[in-house]
Amino acid sequence: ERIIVATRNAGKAKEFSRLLEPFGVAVGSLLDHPELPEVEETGTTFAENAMLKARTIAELLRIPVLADDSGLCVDALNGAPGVYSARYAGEHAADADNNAKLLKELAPFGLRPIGGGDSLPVTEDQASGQEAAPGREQPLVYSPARFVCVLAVFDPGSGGGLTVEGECRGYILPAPRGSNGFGYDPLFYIPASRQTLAEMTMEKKNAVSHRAQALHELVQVLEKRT
Ligand code: ITT
Repeated sequence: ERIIVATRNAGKAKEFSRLLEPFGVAVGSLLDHPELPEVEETGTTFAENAMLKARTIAELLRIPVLADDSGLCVDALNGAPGVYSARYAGEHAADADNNAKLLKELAPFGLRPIGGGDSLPVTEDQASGQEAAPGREQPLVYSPARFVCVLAVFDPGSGGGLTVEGECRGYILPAPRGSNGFGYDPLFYIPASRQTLAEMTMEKKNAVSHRAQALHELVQVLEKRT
């Protein structure tokens, strides 16, 4: 089996390939289809943009298509960059420029220790509901934040579509750590793992990420339907 994901983001495409491998599903992306148009993301929500991408590409290819619209929502910035995450520093901005812009916007807020009123677990033991291990130092951070991923599937045969959502909570660091992953991963710190998403192997990121949570949700919804 093979599914097309309506994305030109190589990082997303790789993660979907790995996430769907256990299901025996091969992943194609728009990187293999340079002839297809770029879908303008005119929506104001992740769900709108995800469905726009799935539907546009599905109607052109005449097969069911999966699309991912995702982004980083930072508490101190009232949810920005949100749906503008890919173009925070400008249209077709490089990841490094988006990250630099994020740090610049957060600088006035100053650094603070993790914890206080935040409800995020700070050790993996705590994350799994067990006794907290004696804490090693946690870094100072700017703000709590969450990654959001909305997946949309559109079937041009039936004209039907559905969306599911996943999220991943963490904190924004003042300097990048790690070189795996893509986008804002080097600035996104998860206290329970004591790592940024960019310090994790793809296998580990795929155990905690917003994309993985959303895909898990999608599998559940599709299983219930059949
Ligand atoms: P497609 O529309 O072609 O899929 P895109 O990169 O433009 O590619 P989005 O509009 O959904 O996709 O923007 C998502 C942005 O949010 C992405 O470019 C990253 O900057 C950020 N992002 C999303 N998921 C991420 C992740 O797992 N790790 C780091 N950054 C992520």
